[in-house]
Amino acid sequence: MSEAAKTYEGWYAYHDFRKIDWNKWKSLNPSERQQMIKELLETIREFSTVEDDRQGSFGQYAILGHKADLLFIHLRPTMDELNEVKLQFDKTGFADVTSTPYSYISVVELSSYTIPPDVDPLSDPAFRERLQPILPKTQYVCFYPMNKRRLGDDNWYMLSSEERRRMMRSHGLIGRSYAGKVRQIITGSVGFDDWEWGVSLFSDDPLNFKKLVYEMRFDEVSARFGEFGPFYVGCRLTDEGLSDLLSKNIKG
Ligand code: 76R
Repeated sequence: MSEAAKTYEGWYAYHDFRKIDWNKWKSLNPSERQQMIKELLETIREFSTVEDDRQGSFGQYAILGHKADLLFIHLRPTMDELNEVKLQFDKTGFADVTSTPYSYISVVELSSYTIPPDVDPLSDPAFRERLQPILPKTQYVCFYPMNKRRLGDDNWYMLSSEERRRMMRSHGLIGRSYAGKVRQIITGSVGFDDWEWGVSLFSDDPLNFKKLVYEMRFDEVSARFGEFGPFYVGCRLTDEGLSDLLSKNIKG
C-alpha cells in the first residue's frame, strides 16, 4: 500500500451555477424586476462583507455558453455557513427565475508534495493565508472538476509517494511559470462531490487559461492521470454589471 498524501484544508467552497429563465424574467413587470434586483444586490452585498473581517470570500461571474449564465463562488469557514448562504439566496425573489444547472462543494486544499517532510507549513502565516484565500479580483474565471485516474498501470493511488512527488514537482514548475498571469485555487472534494478536485483559475486574460491547461496536458501527471469534467469560463461581474446584465436591453 502506498502512503496517502498529507493534505491541509482551509475554507469550504460552494460554486453555485445559475441559469436565468429569461422568459419568466421578462414576463415580470418592470417594477417587480427592479424590486428583485434591489433585493438581489442587498443579498450579494451581505455575501461580500465576509471579506472585510476575513470570514470568507465571494465572487460573481457571468458564464459564457449554454451551460450556465451566472456563477457565484462562496468561501466560508464551515459547511454550515455555506448552507446558510444557499438558503439565503434561494429565498430571494430572483432565485425563483433561476435554475441550478451545476454546483460544486469542496474545501480549499494544499497538499504536502512540495513541502520538505521536516517542515510544519502551518507555522507559516503565508501558508495559512493560502488556505483562506480571498478570491482574486481578476476579470476572468475558469472552473472545472477533475480526478486522478485509477486504471491498470495508471493508478495514481498505487504509486509510491516518491513518484507522486516527482510528478507534482514538475506540475508545480509549469504552474509557477504562470506566476503573475494565473492564480489557482485547488479545492478538494473527495467525499463531498462527484470529482476529486475543483480547479478554479483566475486571470486577466482568458488565453492564459488555454495556454496553461494545454501545457499541463503534456506534463506527465496530467497526461497520464488527469480526467476532467465540464469546463466553465466567465467574466467577473461588479454589482453594477450584474444589475445591467439583468436590466439592459429589456423592452417594456
Ligand atoms: O509548488 C507549490 O508550492 C505548489 C505546487 C502545486 C501543487 C501541490 C501546484 C501548483 N498544484 C498543486 C496541486 Mn496545481 N493545478 C491543477 C490544474 O488542467 C490540468 O492539467 C490540471 C488542473 C491546474 C491548471 C493547476 C495549476 N494541482 C494540484 C492538485 C492536487 C493534486 C494532488 O494532491 O494529488 C491538482 C488536482 C492540481 C491541478 N498548479 C500549481 C497550477 C498552478 C498555476 C500552479 C502554480 C501556482 C501556485 O503555486 O499557486
